[in-house]
Amino acid sequence: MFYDHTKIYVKAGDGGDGSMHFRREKFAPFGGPDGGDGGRGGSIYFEATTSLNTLVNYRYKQHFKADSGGAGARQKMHGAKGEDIVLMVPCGTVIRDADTQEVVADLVEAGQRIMVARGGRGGLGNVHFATSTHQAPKEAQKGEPGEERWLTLELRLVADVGLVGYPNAGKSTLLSVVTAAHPKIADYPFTTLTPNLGVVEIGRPRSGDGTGFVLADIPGLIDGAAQGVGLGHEFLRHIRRTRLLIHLLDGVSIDRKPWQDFQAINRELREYDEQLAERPQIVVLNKMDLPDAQEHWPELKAHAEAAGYPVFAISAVAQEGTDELMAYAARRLEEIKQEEVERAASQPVADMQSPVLRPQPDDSFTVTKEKGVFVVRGKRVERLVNMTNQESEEGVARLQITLEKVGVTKAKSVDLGYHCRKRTWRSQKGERALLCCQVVWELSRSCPRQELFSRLFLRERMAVSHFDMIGSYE
Ligand SMILES: Nc1nc2c(ncn2[C@@H]2O[C@H](COP(=O)(O)OP(=O)(O)OP(=O)(O)O)[C@@H](O)[C@H]2O)c(=O)[nH]1
Ligand SMILES: [Mg+2]
Repeated sequence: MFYDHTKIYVKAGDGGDGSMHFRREKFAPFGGPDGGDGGRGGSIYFEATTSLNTLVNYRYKQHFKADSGGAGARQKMHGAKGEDIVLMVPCGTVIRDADTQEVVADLVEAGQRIMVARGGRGGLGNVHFATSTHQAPKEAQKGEPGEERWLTLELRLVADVGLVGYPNAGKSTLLSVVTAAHPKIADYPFTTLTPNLGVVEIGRPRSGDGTGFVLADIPGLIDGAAQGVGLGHEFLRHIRRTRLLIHLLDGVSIDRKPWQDFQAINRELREYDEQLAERPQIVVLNKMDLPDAQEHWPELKAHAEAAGYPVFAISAVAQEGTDELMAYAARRLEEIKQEEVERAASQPVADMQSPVLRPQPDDSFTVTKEKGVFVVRGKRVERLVNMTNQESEEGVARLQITLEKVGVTKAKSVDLGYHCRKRTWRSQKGERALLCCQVVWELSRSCPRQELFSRLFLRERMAVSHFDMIGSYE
């Protein structure tokens, strides 16, 4: 089954929690902290391979979750690392972020590998928090949650030359005579329902004195394909990567002339993608073994030459003219590649489309006000909050101090509060603070007093003492 686009969910493994443990052994006084770190969560990768042709592996399974890291343990024992997941995809798969539509990766060559979701870091064990003045830290970090996202996968076959034309023009027949491919061929439109690939060999490419290229045959196009008539534009994505198109025309189509067919298909190509319509084309009239085709030939030749296209007449079935056509296509392909190299060389470096890597400083954060709530977003602050064990007084205090150091509190000159999961905090000034993954403040909002939390230990002792823990949120 040919399956060429899908949407999947990936979630990397969470980091394991750090351990809070003290060395306790007989005859060993003053043991001190010995809680080890959590292991890193497994990451998710994509890798391109030639052994797959479709994305059918992702048809029935669309959720992939990597293992979490193991928790740290006594005696500074490190938690186990979560197993990575490597998802195999066929060469030519374009991976996009489903929300932003940004291209995450375009895997063209076999063996190319990319990480799409990073596993969370393991939390630090309490052994890391011991200092000369604080020798019995009762805090350990939680593991960082693994990245998660929805991705769309789209397969675009990697071919050098594409075959386009009306159904029944003989595209599959041509592919079958010039390559070793065996596509289905029959005397009715839409025989081909999924794209086929074949390798055209000219000379003896394997021994070094010849060339070869990949030829793609896609289902036939008809007028109105842009509106979804016939099989629509569905498969045109597979010839987007080609450098050259062979436009095959049916020499014996009833009540249509080959040149009209040519113009109609080009209209459809333009409708789909301007750039695709601009691609160099070779005009080819097929079925020259039949008298009708021979009749059409002079007129088509005149039109095509006037428009500046190279034009060929062939009979795919009789294999007449096919070798010359393929030899020309191979030469033209070489020229196009050469032109591309020259164009790239003559372009100033700044104009070249090389990938731009934008380092994002870990410390940066933004504060925005959304519906009366201050929302803080930033990699480091979010990680800090996620990795803090909200049950631990010392952990919460450390978070408070770090957030202040990072400058979050200064940014809006409001008292800082935070909320994690089912808790709400409110400052004595009546400010209520919420946090759900981001740190969020909400000003002057009343809260149901009846949901008072029983655990008010933070109130007096902690750096967050100016906050009351007053209720649950959601
Ligand atoms: N006489 C003659 N018949 C041909 C020639 N090339 C193809 N045909 C016939 O045309 C019919 C359609 O050929 P296909 O190769 O299936 O056409 P296609 O363009 O792939 O059609 P779709 O897959 O439906 O888009 C078949 O019956 C072929 O035998 C040719 O050169 N001469
Ligand atoms: Mg076909």
